Amino acid sequence: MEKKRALITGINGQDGSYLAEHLLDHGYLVHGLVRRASERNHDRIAHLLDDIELINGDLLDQTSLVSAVREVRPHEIYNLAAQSFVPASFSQPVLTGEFNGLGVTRLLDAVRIVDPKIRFYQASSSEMFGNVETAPQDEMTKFQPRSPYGVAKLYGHWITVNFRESYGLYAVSGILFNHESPRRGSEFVTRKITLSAARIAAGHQKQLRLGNLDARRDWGYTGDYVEAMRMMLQQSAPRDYVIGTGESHSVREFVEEAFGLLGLDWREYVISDPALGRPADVDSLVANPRRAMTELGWKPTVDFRGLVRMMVEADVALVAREMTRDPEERRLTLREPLSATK
Ligand code: NAP
Ligand code: F7E
Repeated sequence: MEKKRALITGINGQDGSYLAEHLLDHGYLVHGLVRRASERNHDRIAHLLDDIELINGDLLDQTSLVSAVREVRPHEIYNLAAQSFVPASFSQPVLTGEFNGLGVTRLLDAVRIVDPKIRFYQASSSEMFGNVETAPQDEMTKFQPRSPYGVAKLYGHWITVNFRESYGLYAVSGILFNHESPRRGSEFVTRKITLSAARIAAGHQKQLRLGNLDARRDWGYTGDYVEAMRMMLQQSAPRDYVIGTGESHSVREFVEEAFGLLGLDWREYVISDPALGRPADVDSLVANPRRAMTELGWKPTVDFRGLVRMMVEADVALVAREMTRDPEERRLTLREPLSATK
């Protein structure tokens, strides 16, 4: 039987690397779209490079997307590429709109032009719910985004729905709540906390500056969430799904758990810095994933404490490895980008 071909945009991101592993395990031929950089930056997929094919393309460039889809002729496309850091969307709102809104349209148009039978997954986000009035949030909850990121993702969400309804594409929007792993970028709050805790425990960092400690999120494990992505493209009819654990915790609770695992009292090290706040933040999010559980048979396997432990243990091991290297070679950086403070 012919193997299924998948094209993953953003394959070098956190989710892309887990999804590539997951699809390889399921017998797929995996192709990844990567944008050109002055230096190859394939850290997260270095262990997969013999098993996958990479192709150049950029969400900003329509021709490159049509060419990539034509060359790969995938059965399934997973559109994970995006400007995914919410604070950067406040300082670069137009670029964020180009990537996360119009970029989705360009890729959908490429599908329509090359082969409308290709199944399409769009990486939508709980950030679209924003200023929520009801909890938990499901597929019927009103969207009230609070960031240019959320607004742009909402464009990506609705254009996916629109192409499904207008052209009959099998196009689905997965509305995923925060998902984390040892491969999470170090500027996102969970990884910033676990990496800092590991460095503090090793005596290589003195304090950790954070913004809003009261914000609550529904944090799950990325390995579980990429499985839901694949499942969404195997149904008899396309439908949108909310994916989350159904449990929410505050940033403060995450800090307490992570530092506690290392025998540290977080209050001695953590500083709440208003400069790291956002012009508008989302206070609290929690998913109701019932539709995914009943229709897809999906359920999370890692709970909050298991997730924090997994990330802390990975960062303790990473710090131990990094600290034995020549200081010039160390690549651990914990700088917040300038945009994060605005
Ligand atoms: P990530 O680690 O930031 O990865 C994003 C990827 O997109 C990177 O590989 C990046 O490439 C690529 N990319 C950015 N702009 C591009 C462009 N113009 N053309 C081609 N590629 C481009 O994000 P993630 O956490 O894996 O998230 C994956 C997707 O899910 C994103 O769309 C995100 O918005 C969405 N999402 C994430 C979460 C979450 O909690 N993680 C929740 C809901 C939705 P480079 O490597 O070249 O930078
Ligand atoms: O912030 C608060 C911050 O940047 C979570 C992306 O994957 O999930 C992610 O977006 C919360 C916010 O994730 C710091 O104010 C406090 O309330 O880890 P985050 P996010 O903004 O929820 C959604 C679903 C996506 O789709 C996005 O792509 O933590 N917080 N102190 C902090 N956040 C950061 N980054 N840094 C801090 O120092």
